[in-house]
Amino acid sequence: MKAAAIIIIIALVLGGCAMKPKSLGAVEVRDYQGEKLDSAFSLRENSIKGPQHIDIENYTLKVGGLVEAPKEYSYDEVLKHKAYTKVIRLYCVEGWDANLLWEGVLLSGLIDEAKAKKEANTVIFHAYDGYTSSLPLDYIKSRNILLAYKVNNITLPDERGFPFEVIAEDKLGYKWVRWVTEIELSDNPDYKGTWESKGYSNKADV
Ligand SMILES: Nc1nc2c(c(=O)[nH]1)N[C@H]1C(S)=C(S)[C@@H](COP(=O)(O)O)O[C@H]1N2
Ligand SMILES: [Mo]
Repeated sequence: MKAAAIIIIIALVLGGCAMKPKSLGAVEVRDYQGEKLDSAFSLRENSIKGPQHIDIENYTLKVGGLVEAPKEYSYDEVLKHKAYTKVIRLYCVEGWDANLLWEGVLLSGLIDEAKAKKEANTVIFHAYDGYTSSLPLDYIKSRNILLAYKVNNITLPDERGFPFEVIAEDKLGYKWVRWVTEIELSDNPDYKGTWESKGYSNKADV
């Protein structure tokens, strides 16, 4: 009797396992509405300190500087904002480029929630590796610039800037800050970030 009961329990457990759908994990998209995408894993790794690993449990994204209402968001709080997708080609000054599908939230949405002061005209991005770069506030608003959390339909890998990368379309790669930790509103359009202070153009138009 006992043995029969054990066999029934084992059968139930095994049956239950077999019925559960198996997750295959997220699959990278390589074709989007007829457009060919590059692999997010094929890019040259050129960051100043190598890929960063951010502990998402203890992560916050700050929006500060010249704002009326400084904000701090958890990863999930950022992802609660409306999602947008764009296919954008990144051009690095090293001479390579990559066409990728990005999904993210509007930077202007986060900035509006913090209520940028009238004199703010520049947005400085700070990253976990100490890297910084900046973009004009007007460009961020008028071009609907994204803060991406997915590339080719997968969550950004560490190498691609997890949790967030600035998708600075039509600007050179050094404006695409990865591992973003802080969005700082400033009134200094001549602010020079990591590569800009080494002589690269602040405009950085492609
Ligand atoms: N935090 C951080 N962001 C960074 C860099 C860096 O060194 N640190 N390098 C920049 C440069 S030069 C390029 S070309 C792009 C590459 O972005 P990708 O890995 O998404 O292609 O990241 C940019 N963002
Ligand atoms: Mo770059």
